[in-house]
Amino acid sequence: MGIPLQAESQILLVKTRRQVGFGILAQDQLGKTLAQYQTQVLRSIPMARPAQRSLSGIIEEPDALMVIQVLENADQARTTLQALPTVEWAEKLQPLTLFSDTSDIPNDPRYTYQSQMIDTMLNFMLHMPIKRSIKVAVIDSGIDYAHEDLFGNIWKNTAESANGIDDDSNGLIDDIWGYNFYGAYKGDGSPNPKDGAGHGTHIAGIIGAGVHNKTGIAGLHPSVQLLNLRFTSDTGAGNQLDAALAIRYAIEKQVDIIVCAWGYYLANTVLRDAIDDALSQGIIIVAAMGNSGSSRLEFPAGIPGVISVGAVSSTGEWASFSSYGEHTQFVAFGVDILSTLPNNTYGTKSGTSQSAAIMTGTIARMMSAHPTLTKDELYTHLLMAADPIVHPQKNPYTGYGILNPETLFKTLNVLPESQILASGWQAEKITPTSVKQEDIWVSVLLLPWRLVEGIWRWLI
Ligand SMILES: [Ca+2]
Ligand SMILES: [Ca+2]
Ligand SMILES: [Ca+2]
Repeated sequence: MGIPLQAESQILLVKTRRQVGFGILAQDQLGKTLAQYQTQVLRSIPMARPAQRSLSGIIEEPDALMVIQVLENADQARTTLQALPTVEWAEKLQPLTLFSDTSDIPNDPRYTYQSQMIDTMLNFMLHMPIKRSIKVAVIDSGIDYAHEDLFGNIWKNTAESANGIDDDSNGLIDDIWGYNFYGAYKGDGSPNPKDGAGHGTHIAGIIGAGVHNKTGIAGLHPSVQLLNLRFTSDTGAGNQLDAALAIRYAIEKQVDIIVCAWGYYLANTVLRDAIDDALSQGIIIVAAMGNSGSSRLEFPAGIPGVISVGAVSSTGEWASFSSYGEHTQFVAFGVDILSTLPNNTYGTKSGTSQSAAIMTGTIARMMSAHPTLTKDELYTHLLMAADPIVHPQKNPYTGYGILNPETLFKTLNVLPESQILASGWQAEKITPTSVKQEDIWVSVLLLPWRLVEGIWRWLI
């Protein structure tokens, strides 16, 4: 705690191997190398496997991730460490950033105006049945969890209480409302994940602001549980170990979806491993494509199995800030999206972050309506319901296209229930519609192509 740090480029992550087969000599080498380069071990994080007794009766040490501050020659130290037999890998800790807003933020609440979301996604989504609550991890700048239109949907750790004790023995003290992992790589971090940048609160509102509560806006899912995991500074800067620790927390809490409205160019293995573990446990990861407006590949959107989402304007045109590439899968509205901001305020933001949030809320709603859908079935429905925008086939700018909620309803075989939204909304009564044969045919005709290409990309 409170260790003065050099620049983050001087922080090394060193994953040690299990010690079976390596003698005292090898351990000495590691110690000598650490001493040689004037290093300071900031943290040693035990990895998943517990210590166990080997066949020869020797107690094997568990793998560990050492977080090391190097005062000078960090590159050389990394190379030397990497060559040691007891080191699996050694990497410089890499930064990442939130995808920040691409427009000015008017602060005036517009209670009766929610632009394109009301017209399309929201109107339909709000009529899907809810058969179970969905847990969504917002790994971001934090959430203003006392916000008037959010507090009802914030996940709470009922196994913790505010007593300065780690009641649930997960290594974190008083993590009642999630956790703030910013600085956790050096042993800092705090139980208070309140939003410092406004970014995470906006994402949270799009997904799960209260509905029918006569307050603010309507989120896409009125009974979602938003798991608030902060990991960035107030300016939206973070590092990949803090992000990995947040993802590990989300895995432990068995979330259904993780939304990542941030990105990085150079990957740390520790984050990649955390993301792969989440995916292998069936967690859906939705990631924003990025706001560079270029084809430079950013992660985690570029990781196979992650649902990557770019942005389109309210008229359905590709937004010029939206990063693109072969890995673009879907687009969603991402221009002037109204949502919650800290301190009971509201405002619009533009960016692929907002698009990822819309996709997240939509998927949460689908999972609620059809609790038995497998991850692959869910993805198939997304492919079927995507309206191509630029080209009939998948393309680098808009992927498979934007979800057509009406088609989604039909493919899911869920008919809208007749329902009137709370007063104060520019919403209209939706009458139940029957499934039109011709609409189904469009989906069916497009499906083989999409499935072949989409599932292939999904699996690699
Ligand atoms: Ca705890
Ligand atoms: Ca406690
Ligand atoms: Ca509301």
